[in-house]
Parts: sequence; structure tokens; C-alpha cells
Amino acid sequence: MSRVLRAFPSTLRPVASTSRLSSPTLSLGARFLQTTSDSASHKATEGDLVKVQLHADYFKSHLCDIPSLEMEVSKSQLVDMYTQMVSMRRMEMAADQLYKAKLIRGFCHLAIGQEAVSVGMHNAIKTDDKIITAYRCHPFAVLRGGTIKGVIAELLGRVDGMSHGKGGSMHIFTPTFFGGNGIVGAQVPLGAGIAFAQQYLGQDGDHATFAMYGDGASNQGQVFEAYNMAKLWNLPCVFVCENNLYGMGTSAARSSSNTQYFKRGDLIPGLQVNGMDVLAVTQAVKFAKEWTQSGKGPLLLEMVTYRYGGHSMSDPGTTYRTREEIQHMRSSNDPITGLKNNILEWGVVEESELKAIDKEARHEVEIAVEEAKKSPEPRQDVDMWTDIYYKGTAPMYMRGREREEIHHFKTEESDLHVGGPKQFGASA
Ligand SMILES: Cc1ncc(C[n+]2csc(CCOP(=O)(O)OP(=O)(O)O)c2C)c(N)n1
Ligand SMILES: [Mg+2]
Repeated sequence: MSRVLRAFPSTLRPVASTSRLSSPTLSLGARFLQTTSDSASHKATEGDLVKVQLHADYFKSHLCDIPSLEMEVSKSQLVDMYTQMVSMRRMEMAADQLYKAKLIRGFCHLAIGQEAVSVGMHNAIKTDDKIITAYRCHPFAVLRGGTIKGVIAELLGRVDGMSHGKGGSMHIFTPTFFGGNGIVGAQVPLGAGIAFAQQYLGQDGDHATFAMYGDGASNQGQVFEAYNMAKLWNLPCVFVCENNLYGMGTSAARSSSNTQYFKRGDLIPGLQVNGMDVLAVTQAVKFAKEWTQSGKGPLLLEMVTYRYGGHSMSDPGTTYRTREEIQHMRSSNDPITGLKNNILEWGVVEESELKAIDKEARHEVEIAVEEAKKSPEPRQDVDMWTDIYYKGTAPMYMRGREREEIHHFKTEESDLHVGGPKQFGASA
């Protein structure tokens, strides 16, 4: 099968074997975008530097040019990106098992299949650029300064978790990662607000905020309100729509009148990107960062990607798409296999080295899981009353789950107590 044909889910290909596969409702706007993961071609290697020609169909633009198709990447960057993608997948696979063993409860959204987006973005920006996303947040939490053990322990509800076991999936943060957010679309105006703060503080020549959301969030009114303010004030905000072709239980084409999400920003230019190729994502995000830094204001990136699992652990993900389609994407468009093929084809390292990386990633995750399991649960009588308010700004008392359950904060914890800390923001 040609690369272009195998680039698309079977639902999007002209030849279909079942009636569901040939459903016309699934002919998405993304159909002409290349989403294979290994069709960049090698031009030359000079020392540690690999010169790559990206496929012309990796990008589509709206009111702007596409990024350069010529890209230079070091051998070590390629290996690092491979290592990060493999580690992220292993972590998510471990979370999957822990959830099925009922050790993780509640909500849990896995990013298996979408690794090129998180890893490509992370590698294209500075460590102190800001990212905010929706439910599929575990890889970002690790890449933006957290740890695998911190994420797993958080999912297990243990004190070694990144939110001390009191947040769980979606409620994980670092100084540059503003979470995991569960209300569809709510993080988009928050992202614009973070970009506003960057502009207000004079950091916009150097830094940007990446506000991410899914195709299922793209029709929220607040997304368009955020677009408007970002463009009105030319905020250093890059809106990133992770279009994995489905929302929670339905396809993008059944919920969006225009599935070309990169064209939906009105005056904000947009770029549609092959989100299954980590190099395409890296190149697009670098382009977006330069765009905002040069004072042109916001840009809209649409990463066309695919999640192998359902929306969350409670969604089998097979009622609104076929098993054949998922299998097709796994076997033909997988972002990790794609980068692996490129690394081997371009002679970056030997296959044995990649196997060693796979083994190490598995080992690293196994250790993280073991250590996380050993971590205790938060103490109900003590830890449940901490980490609620900014240090020193707690109220004098707080109600618990039951009427009689009232916790009184100590003087040093509350700025409302006589002799307590000064009011937050008050001059000394
Ligand atoms: C305001 C609001 N409405 C509805 C929901 C229920 N809900 C959770 S996720 C989702 C759709 C998610 O689709 P998408 O953003 O494409 O996410 P994906 O699972 O594909 O990553 C919905 C409707 C919610 N969490 N918040
Ligand atoms: Mg989606």
C-alpha cells in the first residue's frame, strides 16, 4: 500500500470493507494531510548533524506560510526523542495495568498513540515556556519537570505523588505545566491568561504559552472568546488542537461543522500538522514559537493524531470506531515505530541500542511503580487539610465532608487570625 494511502485510518480511505468503514461522516478535513510517521527523508549526515527533508504533505497552512521542510537535528536529539516517547508509552501502559488491577481509581486518560505531540512540543520549546492541557496530561507532567514515579504515585493516590496523592490524574502541575484540566475547553482561556501574564511581565519576546485542547473541545464558546482576546492583544499564545479524530463517543465530523480546526481562528493564522511524526511536530512548534516571539500574536496549530485507547479508561473506544481502524493506525502510523525506522534507516544508531533503550525504559517504569506502591496514602486526619490554600492564606476554619467535621487552621496558617501572616499581597 502506498504511504499516502496507509497514512489514513481505514475510515478515511476510499476502499472500505464494512458499511461503518465507508461511512461518509468520517471523511474529515484532515484527509489530505500525511499522517505517516516515517516518511521524512534523509538528505545528509555531517558529524552529529542529520539533515532531513520533511514530506511536503506534513503541513497545511491558513493565512501563513508552512514551516521549512528542511530540518537539521542532532543524532543525540533523535535518540532522546525516541527515549522519551518509549518511556512515556511504558508509563501509560503501566497506568493501564494498575487501573485494570483497581489500584488506580477514578478518571484516567492515557496518551498512548499521541506521544509525538508531547515529546515533539517539549523538544521544540524552552524549559520555562508554559503548557496547559486537558485530560491527557501524564507525559507533559513528566516532561515539564515531573517524574514517572511522581505521576504513578499520584495516580495511585500516594504521598509521593506530584500533588501528594490528593489530586489524581488531571491534577498534576509543575512550575511550567498548568495541568491537566477536566472541564472541556476550560483550559483554553486559562492558557490565554497565562500568555497575557507573559506579555504583561515583558516576557513575550522570549516565552510563549501553549494552550492545548481536543477536537471535542473545539466548539466550546470559550475557545472562541480566548481566540478573540489573544488576537486583539496579540498575546504570545499558541493554541494547539490535538485532533485525534474523535471526542468522547463520537467522531469529529459528527460534532464539528468544520473539521479543519487550523482554519477556525478567524484572523488567527493556522497550521495543520502531521501529529504522528515527532519531527513534524518539532518543526511546527518551533515555527509557532518564532511566530509569537516576532510579535505577530497567536497562532493555531492543529496536530492530527490518534489515540489508541478510548477517551478514558471507562471508554472501550470501539463503539464509535472499528477495531480494524485502530489496528491499522497502530501498525502503520505509530509515532515510535516511525522514528525508530528513521533512526535505523539514517544510520543514527544500531538496532541493538534502541533495544537497550526499550529495555531500560521498561525497567525505569517498573522501578517507579514499585517505589510508588511503597509510598503511603495521605493521612485522612492531617494531610486532607493541607495544600488547599496558598501558604498562609487559609481561612480560620473549614468544613469537612460531614456537618460535625470542622477543621480549625493554626494561627500561622491563616492571615485572618490575629497575629497570623500578613494578608497575601499586603506590603510588609
Ligand atoms: C464542559 C464539559 N462538558 C462535557 C464534558 C464531558 N466530556 C469529557 S471529555 C469530552 C470530549 C473530549 O473530546 P476531546 O477533547 O476530543 O478529547 P479526546 O478524548 O479525544 O482526547 C466530553 C464531552 C466535560 N468534561 N466538560
Ligand atoms: Mg479528540
